[in-house]
Amino acid sequence: MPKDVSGEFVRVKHKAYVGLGANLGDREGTIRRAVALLAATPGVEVLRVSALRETEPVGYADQPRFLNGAAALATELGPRELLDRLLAIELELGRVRGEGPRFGPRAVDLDLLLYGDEVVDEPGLTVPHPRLAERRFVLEPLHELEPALTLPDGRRVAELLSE
Ligand code: PH2
Ligand code: MG
Ligand code: MG
Repeated sequence: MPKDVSGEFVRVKHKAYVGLGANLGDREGTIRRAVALLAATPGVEVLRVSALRETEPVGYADQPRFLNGAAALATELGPRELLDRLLAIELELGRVRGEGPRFGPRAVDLDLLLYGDEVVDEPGLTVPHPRLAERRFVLEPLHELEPALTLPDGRRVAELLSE
């Protein structure tokens, strides 16, 4: 870890994008609480939050419509620390894991979409998010936050949206 001139440890800030989703209960209220908990996390600054939009469920059709958006963060947390924080916030807001169908209904879903230009492929942690490029409900809010955004492999979010 780099040290500054005084010998203190300094942690570099990374820009990260988090996907926000919910399709049970007070969807908007829960997403807003999740953003507030993220903003209250030491080492995490919420830079911007996209508009929240109603989206048709993808992957598992027989469930309520989602509310989706994305947040841009500046963070000193590493990708694994940030993911752990996202999962803890999901639990705190009533997310139940290990029940119901894959891609099924959820009170809140916080996905680590991008972490700078880093590529991570570890058990339980894949960045960029593996389904990012196929999902309009993720690409649209990312494009709103940063129209020039590119993925680590050089693909532009704007291009993926027009495919
Ligand atoms: N999340 C899923 C599965 N399907 N569909 C929409 N529209 N929005 C989501 O956030 C979503 C989904 C699993 O995470
Ligand atoms: Mg998800
Ligand atoms: Mg998730």
